[in-house]
Amino acid sequence: MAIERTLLLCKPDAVSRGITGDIIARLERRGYLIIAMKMMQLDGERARKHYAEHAGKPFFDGLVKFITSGPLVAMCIEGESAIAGCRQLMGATDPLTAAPGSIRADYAQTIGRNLVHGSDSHESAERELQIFFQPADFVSRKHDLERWIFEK
Ligand code: DAT
Ligand code: MG
Repeated sequence: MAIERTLLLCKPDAVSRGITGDIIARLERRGYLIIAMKMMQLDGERARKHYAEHAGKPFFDGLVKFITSGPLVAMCIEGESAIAGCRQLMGATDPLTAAPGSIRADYAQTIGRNLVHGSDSHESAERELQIFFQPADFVSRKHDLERWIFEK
């Protein structure tokens, strides 16, 4: 158990469909804290860096084309075990196998348009957050953490 930071993206399909608000509401309802947030459109270079682990896979070019196709909303989420918790809220990569009630099960139909990205480990979170944010982009929500998350 530890307070963690993770990268959460509302991908271009979520922005285009107007469901970023619903996604953010689910994160906030769970009690996670948004400590950085920006809307931006990725260029190919940054997209390939973000998805470097998938380079060479058959879906890689399509993935880069999709993630650069329009604006996305990038967030740094902070909370207790936030890396696994956000993955749980998102649901499995393929919406058909995502748990009912998860974002992907509730809003998505296909693996290639699955609305959200979330870091899958501490190493990924650290690496990915640096791709999207500068140190000055982060706010402190120390008081909210103490009030709502820490169990004394
Ligand atoms: P996740 O986004 O759940 O971490 P991942 O890291 O395995 O999943 O893959 C990154 C993204 O690439 C995923 O959200 C959608 C796309 N993708 C993965 N596998 C795919 C496949 N077999 N066909 C098409 N797109 C795929
Ligand atoms: Mg992944």
